[in-house]
Amino acid sequence: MTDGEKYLMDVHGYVVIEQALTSEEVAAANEAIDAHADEITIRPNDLAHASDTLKGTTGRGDLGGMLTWDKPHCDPFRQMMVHPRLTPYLEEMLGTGFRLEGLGIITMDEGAEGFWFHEGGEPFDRSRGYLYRNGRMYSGMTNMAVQLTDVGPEDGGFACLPGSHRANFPCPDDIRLYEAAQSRFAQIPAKAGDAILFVECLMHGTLPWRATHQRRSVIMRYNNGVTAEGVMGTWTPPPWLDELTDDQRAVISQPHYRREDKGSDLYKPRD
Ligand SMILES: O=C(O)CCC(=O)C(=O)O
Repeated sequence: MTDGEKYLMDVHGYVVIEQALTSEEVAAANEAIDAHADEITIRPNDLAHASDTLKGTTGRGDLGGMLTWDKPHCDPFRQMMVHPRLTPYLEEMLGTGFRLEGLGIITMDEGAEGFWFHEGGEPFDRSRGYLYRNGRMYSGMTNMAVQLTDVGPEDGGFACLPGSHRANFPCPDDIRLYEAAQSRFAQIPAKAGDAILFVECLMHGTLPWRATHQRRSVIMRYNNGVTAEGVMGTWTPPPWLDELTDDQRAVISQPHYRREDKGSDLYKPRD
């Protein structure tokens, strides 16, 4: 992570990683989604929270289970979860031993509704907080949103209120519903293959999708090694664990304090 990226991440709560995936990697992920397109669930227009500015004519599409898909369709997502272009950013935010807590694909067709703006720095939530201490950033839940189709400036899609991860006052409802202060929000144009790194405590949501092509975004949710939202004290290894590389196994581990003894470089202490 460059000094410029660290500065922007600290100030805004997000940063765009351009060309994180190659065009071949994007194509492989899109082919896998095409093969599972009949599993996309269209939501019942439940995300706009009755906001007039976020409503749409259809719901958002959700697709999951990619790590369990038959080969070769699982491979692009298993590779993406510990991708060499993305891992250094996650280690900077979450430290060594970061964990994947979940991942899913968002699809939006023309007219799909937006998502009200949720999260934000207030109230503080220890599972998804943001702090600067000891000369570095510390975060709880931290997300990578990998774009698999282009997002133009007028298309809609992911948006956020920059800096809201540091909020101290509660956010008024009309701002959360995108009915006030609209010009202060940032919609993030991106190319297929770009990734948006953002802390979950950044107030974020979605603008209605205006483009004629389908939006496709892979959201991967990570946390630091000691924090878990996804397990309740027990952990059952998935049946396909042996198919994974050391690094892939490391990120779907159960929570742990420090495990430098494991084979993966992800557990080696940083300089
Ligand atoms: O549309 C997006 O990328 C934002 C999605 C989101 O905030 C969520 O699924 O929690």
